[in-house]
Amino acid sequence: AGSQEDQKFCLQEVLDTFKLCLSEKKDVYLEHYVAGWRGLVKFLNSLGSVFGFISKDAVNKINILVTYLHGENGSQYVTVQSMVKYELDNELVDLTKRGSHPESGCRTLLRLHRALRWLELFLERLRTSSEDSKTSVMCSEAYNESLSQHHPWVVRKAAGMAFCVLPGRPAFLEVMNVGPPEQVVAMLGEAVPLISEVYQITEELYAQQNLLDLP
Ligand code: 1Q0
Repeated sequence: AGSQEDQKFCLQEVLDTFKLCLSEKKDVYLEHYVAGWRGLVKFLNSLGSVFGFISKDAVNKINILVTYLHGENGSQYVTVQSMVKYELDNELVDLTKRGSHPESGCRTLLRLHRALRWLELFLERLRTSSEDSKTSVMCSEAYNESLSQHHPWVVRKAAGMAFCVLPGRPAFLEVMNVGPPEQVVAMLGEAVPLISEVYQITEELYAQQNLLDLP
């Protein structure tokens, strides 16, 4: 029996989970945030095993957060805002170097948060690109502008190699399971601002609390 990560990807589903992420007060629900990532991992897995090292890391981080969410202090992890407050108030975060809390919710989410910026940049390029544009180029440009700054040379190198085997734009849009390209582009037009808002809210929270460089 396939795990959740093996199931078919559908962009609509990811869009829906990101829509559920924001509360009325613009708090970010952790449950839907990780569900959004789960959906993206499904997509990544459907692209082939070259991306295994990326999806493995993402799944690992998703699982860390889910464990907190379903753990005995789960009620403190309902939103990113409550998680940050709870972990900081209780000194559960390694602030300057890794020590007794190497897998805090705050530092774990920060890794996904940085990747969300990559996603936003990549999807915006995909949305506005022409039919013959190269996904590998869009992907590495988005990566170089964001996530790569936080990665050591070896990871950047491996990521660069993985990008090279990305399918072309038509095939890429097809795996999104939305329909014809115009429809995918329309849906991306809806998805990008949503993802961007979730990113901005988290970014401001982390900046306020000085958490943007957590080890
Ligand atoms: C489509 C191609 C996908 C390419 C994904 C780009 C991200 C590349 C990242 C490569 C690094 C992964 C290896 C692990 C690195 C870790 O060292 C790093 C830091 O963590 P730590 O614990 O060592 O401090 N981890 C990360 O930076 C987290 C990386 C998470 C990446 C999650 C990517 C999930 C994939 C999504 C596919 C999206 C496809 C877009 C189209 C979908 C349409 C909505």
